[in-house]
Formats: sequence, structure tokens, C-alpha cells
Amino acid sequence: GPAPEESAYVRDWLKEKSGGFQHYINGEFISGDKSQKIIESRNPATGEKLASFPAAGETEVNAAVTAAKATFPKWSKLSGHERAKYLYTLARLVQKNSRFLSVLETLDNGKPIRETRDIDIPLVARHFYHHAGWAQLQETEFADYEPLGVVGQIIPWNFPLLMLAWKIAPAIAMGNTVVLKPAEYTSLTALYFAELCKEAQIPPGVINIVTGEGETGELIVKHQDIAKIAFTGSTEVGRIIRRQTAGSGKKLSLELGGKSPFIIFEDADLDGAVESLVDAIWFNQGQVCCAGSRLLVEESVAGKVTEKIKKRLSSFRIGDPLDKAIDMGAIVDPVQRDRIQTLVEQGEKEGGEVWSPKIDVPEIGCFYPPTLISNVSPSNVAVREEIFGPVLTSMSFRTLKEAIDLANNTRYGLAATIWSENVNRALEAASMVKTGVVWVNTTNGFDAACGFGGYRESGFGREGGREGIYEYVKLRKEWGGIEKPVP
Ligand code: TXE
Repeated sequence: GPAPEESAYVRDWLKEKSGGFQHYINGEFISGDKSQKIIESRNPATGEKLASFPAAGETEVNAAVTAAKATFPKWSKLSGHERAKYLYTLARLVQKNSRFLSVLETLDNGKPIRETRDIDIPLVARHFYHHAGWAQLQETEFADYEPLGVVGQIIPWNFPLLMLAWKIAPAIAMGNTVVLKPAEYTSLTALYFAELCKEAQIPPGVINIVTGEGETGELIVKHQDIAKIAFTGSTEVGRIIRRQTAGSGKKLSLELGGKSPFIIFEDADLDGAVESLVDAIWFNQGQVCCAGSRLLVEESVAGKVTEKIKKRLSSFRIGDPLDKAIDMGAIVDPVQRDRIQTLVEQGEKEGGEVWSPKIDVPEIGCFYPPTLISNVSPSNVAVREEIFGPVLTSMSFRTLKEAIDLANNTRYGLAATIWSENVNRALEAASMVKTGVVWVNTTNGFDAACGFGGYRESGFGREGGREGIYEYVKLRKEWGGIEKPVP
């Protein structure tokens, strides 16, 4: 497991808050109205209660927006260089607290400590460092642009602190102020981050964090003083938010679901491809928007690839996410696990052949085994729907055209992975798949410098890099609303 003292610190912190967490509004921790619903957060690996916190209602959301609005003129007029200092401070504080944050995230979400320690939390720090750089370049690179005002940000539970960083870093770098709502299953790292904001002496009102469920999210979405909504979550809720913001003048970016193809050509390095596939669909228990959930493998090597997958999964270790040796942790919540189960059963009813390795799966806690569904037709529900769990469907193809047709036969368009030793073929395929992100001979490559986002029902807008910056600025009034081309 992790260093015992980190777990002990986290436990102490949770004990300290056992009376209930508070919202972070205008630089203060505030309980808000007594009538608020109280939400409980549980450790999905054990079912134990971790914390409770209030679901913000109108009073609390209004207070957060009012604070953000009041601070905006001052914050937006700071030089980019001044603002960068705050982002650097946040980045350093995340690094300084990275062990604590890793343990807390793992307890709250159920993902392996290896992932929070080596991936989630380092990427959070990287995101703040990267955007500190953009803040410094604001006057030279974005001279024609100005910040939007108060932005409302609603994030999911699969990468809780990382999604917070993706939202907050570019927004405040460009001079916006924010009201952010973490997901109800996983609010704890966001609340600890609020403490880091205080330590970093972020001016009150620049970052406000309110906890709550969908109703709180809706209050943010509908608030008249909010200039932009940034949302990551389900396509269903994305649709609702688009309807609710239509005609409001609010800017909107949506990062929604996916059903990303993972294409293996016969000339691929098969061992490398299978290892990459494990990362694509079994990383974070498959609860990843860009998860490579549909394997498309060239028929001549399909048998070999299936064998390799089965062999690899047979040595998988699934269990206590705080154990460093574990490959797969817990599903975030029983509701999500039931959803996975239902879709797998439906897929089986529709003719899919369901296989899981004979490995120990803990009976207590919210676990689901790695699962492979083969013999599926393109119309099988397991192929069409985002399962958002450790479930891979497998189909074979004979030609490049067939591979691309299958890859694009989806409502989504977030990511695709292509494995081939023939770089011409790989690049040709890459140009034909209709997705926002394509990886060749690798997968799940995330970097703060690279715009991430989708097409079609996977949403629109980009996060990260220069493209991501444009989501948080608008042309200055002097331009009279004439759009200058975005490079
Ligand atoms: O998502 P929701 P859920 C997909 C995935 C998953 C399914 C359901 O397939 O199984 O969605 O997950 C807030 N107005 N993804 O139900 O409801 C909510 O409180 C405003 C893919 O958890 O979309 C939370 O903070 N906000 C995805 C956030 O929206 C609302 C990651 C996401 O929750 C709201 C998560 C409303 N009406 C789920 N209703 C990805 N793209 O990575 C809810 N929320």
C-alpha cells in the first residue's frame, strides 16, 4: 500500500471534517442554508462512508456567482504575468501535496493508487504549469481577445481533480473567474484543492467551488450572470445543457461520451498493441471518455490477438485500490456498476459471447471483472452504447475500408487508436477516422499542450493547448464583433 503516514494524514483530515464539508465561496468555507440536502460520499472499494457535504441551492449558487462577478473586473485587469504567479503557486502546491491528493482521490473514486500517483495528480500539476505559461503570453499572443467573465464549470467523477484542472487552469489564466461543481460521487479532492487555493492566496471570488448534484448543476447552467458553461459528462446531460443555454448568449463547450475504436492491423507489433489495448480499456476500470472500447482487428491476426488478451487478463489483479500491485480498482458507485452489468447482459442476449478471466474479484465493494465480448454484430447494444466500464467488444475486418466503416459506425467521435508498422497505412487510416483525437502506435496520450475534444455526440470545444484557450476568451469590443480568423 501507500506510505502509511499519507493514509493517516488523509484519515485525519477526513475526521476533522466529519461534521460535514462546506462550500468554498469568496475565499471562505461556508455551510450555506440549513435546508440544503446532504450528500454522502463513500469509498467504492469498501462501501465505508468517507464524508458528507451539502448540495448547493439557489442561495449558495447565487452567492458564488456574485463573488465571482464582483472579483472579475480586478482579476481580469491583472497582467498575465501577475496571474501566472498564482497558477505557478497552485501547481507547486499540488506537487507538494501530491501523495495526499493521490490517496484521497483513490479513496473517493476507487481508481488504483498507481494511476492517481503517476498519472492523475502529475497531470494536474502539469496543467497549471502549462497554463501559467499561457497567462504570461496573454498580452502578446491574445492581444485581440478578452476574458468572458464568470464561467460555470461542471465536471464528472472519472478524473475528479484532473477535470477540475482542465477547467479551472485555462479559465483563470485568461482572466475569467469560476464557479465549479464537482461530481457528487467525488467531491473530496476538489474540496482539498479549495484549501490549496486559500493557501495560494488566490484572491477571494476568483475560484468558487460548490458541491451538489444535477440540480445544483442546473442552477449554474441557468444563472444569468454566467458567460460560459464548460461541461464534461454524459451525452444526455450535455443535450439538456445545450437546450437550456440555447439563445442565452452563453458560450458552451461539451466533452461527452465516446465509443472509441482501437484498430489493429495485421502488421502491427501485436504485443505492443495488446499492452496498449489493456491501457485503452482497462485503465481507470474503463471509466474513461476516450476509452478504446471497440477492438477492430484484422481477421488474419484476430485469433492471435484474442489469445494474447485472454492471457494478459488472466494475470490481472483486481482489488484494494490503495495496493500498489493492483491492476484494476473499484467502479465509482453501485449505480454505475449496475449500468455496466445491465449493458453486458443485454449484449449477451443480443448474441455477444461474454468472457472474463478466472481471477479473484472482491465480493465486498464495487468491483467488476475485466470483460471481453466477441461475436458481436455492429447493431449489438454493447457495440453501440458507451458502457463506461472495463468491457471491450471485439470485431474483425478484412480491408482498410471495412475497418474505417466499422470505426465510423457510431454516434460518437472522440478518439481512435491505430496500430500498424506501416506508417503510410496508419496515417491514411488516421485521416479517415472521424474523431477529435487519434493515436498511432500508442494510446491515452494526454498533455496539457494538446487540444482534447470530440465531434458529433462526443461534443464540441477543445481543452488544452492553444485551442483550449479560445474557449475562454472572446474578441475585444474594438473589433466590433468582426471575427478574426482563429489560427
Ligand atoms: O453522468 P452525468 P453520470 C457517461 C458514462 C456514464 C454516464 C452516466 O457513460 O456511465 O455518463 O454518468 C452533473 N445539469 N459519462 O450520471 O449525470 C453531475 O452532477 C447540470 C461520461 O455520473 O452527466 C456531474 O457533476 N449538471 C463522462 C456531471 O453533471 C448536471 C464522464 C456529470 O454527471 C445535470 C461521466 C444537469 N441537469 C459520465 N445532471 C465523460 N465524458 O468522461 C447531472 N449533472
